[in-house]
Amino acid sequence: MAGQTLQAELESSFKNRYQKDPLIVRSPGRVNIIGEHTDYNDGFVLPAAIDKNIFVAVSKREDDSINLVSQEFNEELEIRLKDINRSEKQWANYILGVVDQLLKNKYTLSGFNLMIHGDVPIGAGLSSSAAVECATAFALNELFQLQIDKLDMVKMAQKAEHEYAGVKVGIMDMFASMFGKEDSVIRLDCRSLEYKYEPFKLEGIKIVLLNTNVKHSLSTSQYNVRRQQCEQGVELVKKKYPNVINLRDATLAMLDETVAPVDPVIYKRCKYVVEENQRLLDACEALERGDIATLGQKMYGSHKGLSVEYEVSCRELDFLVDKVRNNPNVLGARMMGGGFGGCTINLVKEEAIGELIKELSVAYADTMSRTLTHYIAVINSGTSVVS
Ligand code: GAF
Repeated sequence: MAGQTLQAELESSFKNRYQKDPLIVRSPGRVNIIGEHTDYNDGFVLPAAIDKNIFVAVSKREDDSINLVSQEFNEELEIRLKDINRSEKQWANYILGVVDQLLKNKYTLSGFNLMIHGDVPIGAGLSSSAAVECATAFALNELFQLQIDKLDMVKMAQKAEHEYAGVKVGIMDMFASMFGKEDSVIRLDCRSLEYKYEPFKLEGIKIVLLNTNVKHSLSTSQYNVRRQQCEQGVELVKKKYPNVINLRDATLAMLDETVAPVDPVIYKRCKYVVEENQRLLDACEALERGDIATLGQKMYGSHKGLSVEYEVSCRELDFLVDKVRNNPNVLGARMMGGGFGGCTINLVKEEAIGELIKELSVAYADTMSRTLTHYIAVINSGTSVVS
């Protein structure tokens, strides 16, 4: 559904229910061109906000309760501010987690109503949760005039996800949702948090997302395990190279020397991260000189690493990437996000999209007995007030 329709629906439901004009904030989902599982290793990422959004409508109340309504789940929750805690309703946790962060950081809130609506597909690896968290932080910042800067909101959103969803995510998703810019990808250094917008308007090429419509239950637990494995790798490298703070500082030679002889699994994980960082830097150089063929090859390389060494892919994702690998109309493809399901991201020649989708949908249904859905992602601006 188009963003404007969603926004209008949300506004009218909010007015009907609370008899008040709300403040409405839009926060987008994201794609990532390359640089996966590098953010929590102090590395680089290359995400962009897209034209799929979460809308949050808010207004103040007279008491100290918060009333949350999800249009998508057709559920609500009411809780007093002093009782904020995790809920059994997962959609509410992303909001409650942010409220909890605001309170822990001593921001003064009073009661409010919050209604949420959106079209970022859930579990597709497009960061619907980060979009909810950023939208909530931004809306409450405006509503209560808290004067929080965007980066602090991003950090609180990340913490909310750690504490209320239990996933030790890096900073990429929230950063992209908050700082996105039209027609640009964000080259973010996750250590210094310095960033640069790289123009990303490719003549005749579109970003096509192919949704496996799979979400394996491993995604949360294995995400945290990968993060731990990277930390274990760093501990091994540090014994010989104490200046290595994170995998960002390690080289392949260091891993060969200090990790390979001790633990082959940890070695594979770390090797992937070190190589992925380099692939991203090479991909950025290629993008800057307009060499999309090289950028695309780096994406295929990224997928191979994620599948074989980092082991966060799944048969559905591998199938979709394998199917397009030798197709001259697809310049690059790979799984995107945390893994174990969700979408692949593909750079596809515009005129070939229709035929490609037709062909892949049939093959996917035949082989995986599942439905393939697709989105053509348009790069959009980050979180903002819309009314
Ligand atoms: C998820 C996380 F939320 C991000 O921080 C990032 O680590 C990504 O997986 C993998 O690159 O989206």
